[in-house]
Amino acid sequence: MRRLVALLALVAGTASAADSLRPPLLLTARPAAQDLSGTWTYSRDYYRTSLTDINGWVAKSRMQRFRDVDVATEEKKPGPTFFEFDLDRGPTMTLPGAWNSAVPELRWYDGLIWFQRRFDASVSAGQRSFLRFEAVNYRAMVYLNGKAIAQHEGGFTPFVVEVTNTLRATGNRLVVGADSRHDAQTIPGEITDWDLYGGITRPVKLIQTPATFIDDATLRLTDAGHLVGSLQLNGPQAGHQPVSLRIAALGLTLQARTDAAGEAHFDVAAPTSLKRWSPESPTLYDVDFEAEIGSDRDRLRDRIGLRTVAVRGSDILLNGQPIFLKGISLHEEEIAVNPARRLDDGAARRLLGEVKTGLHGNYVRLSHYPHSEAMLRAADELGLLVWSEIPVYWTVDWDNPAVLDKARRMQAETLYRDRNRAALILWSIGNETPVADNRTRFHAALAQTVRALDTSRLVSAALLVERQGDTLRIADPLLKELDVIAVNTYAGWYGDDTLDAVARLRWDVPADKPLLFSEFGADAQAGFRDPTLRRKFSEDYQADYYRATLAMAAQVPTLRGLSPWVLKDFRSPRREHPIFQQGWNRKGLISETGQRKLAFDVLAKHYESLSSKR
Ligand code: GCB
Repeated sequence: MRRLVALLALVAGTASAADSLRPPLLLTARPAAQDLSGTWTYSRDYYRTSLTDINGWVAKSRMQRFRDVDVATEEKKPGPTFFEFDLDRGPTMTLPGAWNSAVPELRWYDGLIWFQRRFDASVSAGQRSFLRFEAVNYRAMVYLNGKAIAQHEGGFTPFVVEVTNTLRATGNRLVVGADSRHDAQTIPGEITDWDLYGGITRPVKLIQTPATFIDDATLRLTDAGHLVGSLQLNGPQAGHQPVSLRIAALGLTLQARTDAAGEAHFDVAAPTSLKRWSPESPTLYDVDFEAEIGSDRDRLRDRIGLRTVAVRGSDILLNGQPIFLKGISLHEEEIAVNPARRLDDGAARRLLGEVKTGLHGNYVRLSHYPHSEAMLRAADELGLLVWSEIPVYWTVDWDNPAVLDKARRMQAETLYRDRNRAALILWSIGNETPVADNRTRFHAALAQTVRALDTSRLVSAALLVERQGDTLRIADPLLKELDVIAVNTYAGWYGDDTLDAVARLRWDVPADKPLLFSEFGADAQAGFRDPTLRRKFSEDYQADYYRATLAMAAQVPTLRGLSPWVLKDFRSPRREHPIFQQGWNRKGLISETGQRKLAFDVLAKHYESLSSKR
């Protein structure tokens, strides 16, 4: 019965879901009035004493970290009151960044920590104020000046809350409870192949706007050669206002008027002078959106590339031309001995620079969750196509409609955040999820959600491979929902195949869709050379493995791209070989300190040779 109810909920939810998935506030491209990065104080709360009601005891106010109370002042007063926290005098941490890397004693902490930031805010009359959190892993409970103002689930997507009526001119007390614990109903679930990275891992910004403001504005190029845009006003005067879109570099200005709901649309044939965005020539235009609202005016500028992407048979077409995706997968970890998943512009450029100039690549698989906005913007600027993924990884609770709703919301939050990024061409709805009816229904519903929200990009998922002798197949009913088939293949690393056997493997896959190898890889400890025996974990084996797998890949007629696993060694609690791994997944082509392994060069030469043929 539970299954039937779940099934009906999945089917019924699909059509109407798209409309209700738009986050109520976006403020994506809006500059911050104040970046709240920097020094915060914190207090651990492993037993959740700030929140819990155990044995009928109501959570004790003396433990509630989110209270707007000056503990030091209270302690000077005589009387029975006392406190078991004081965030004003707590230890400090530099945010954004994961606590696991910031403080040695928090290395394996998995639970709730309260963070506090005090700040002043100068607010002009009539202005509205918002806090925008780019990511808190995994759950966030937000309090401003003692008042609960927001909750959010999902460690990699942004959320915005209005604070106009809660903000003070001085001494604001922003308290965020960040809870990193995962369970059977979270996305991802409890076990992954990457580290915990709990905390406020991306920037928190205070944003100020006029009473009615541009919350969101988009522009893209259609297959028919039109520039199609939208603008969303938010506020008491959002309806029926004149708005405009201007691209000075193209001499283009378009006028429109918002409808009753505050939305306006633009549509014009693209000028012949338009330079399309591509990896070889990543042209970005400054696009200015403007709204006149009575005597007020609001402006928003975004840097946007314009290009088309489509599939035709087994080809992926960028701007109408077949393209081969020369890529690599990466986690969001900077090149550092002690990564904190604190990815700023510089770190994003350094990582992507390794792909663009080091590997001669044109593509990155940003696995296994939405990466930071800095990464997407760097990809736009450097000219690297992007696969973006939500963390429906290995297994989640397929039968639970609430879990599907979470996945849909994460997908929507990513999609509304990134839909102006020309680099982004592929949405992935899952990674290595085991084939079963309930899982396929879940993914099919997600695929429909993506298509309802964005018709201008391709849908894929990283699937599992099936082996019959020397033939590899993908026996997955999900194939029919996807524009692009992607598969993770590890013959020659996991299992007993010799590398000679890998080169002989053949693929039996549908001829009418493009295929990507979304992963293949082998661990190597940087500096471990074994030129004679060429054993696993040596750089020599990893390089041989790449040669064999690339030779096998060259025999697959519909293969249209590669994103081997993985650019850089990354921390994973699953990887505990005391000599070779020491808590790191060593499939990186570069080590945690940035040292290139032999296989880096094998892949770079391969991509260079493909470039010269095209
Ligand atoms: C996979 C997973 C990836 C792992 C990798 C590995 O298939 O998608 O998250 O890290 O294999 O190293 O085994």
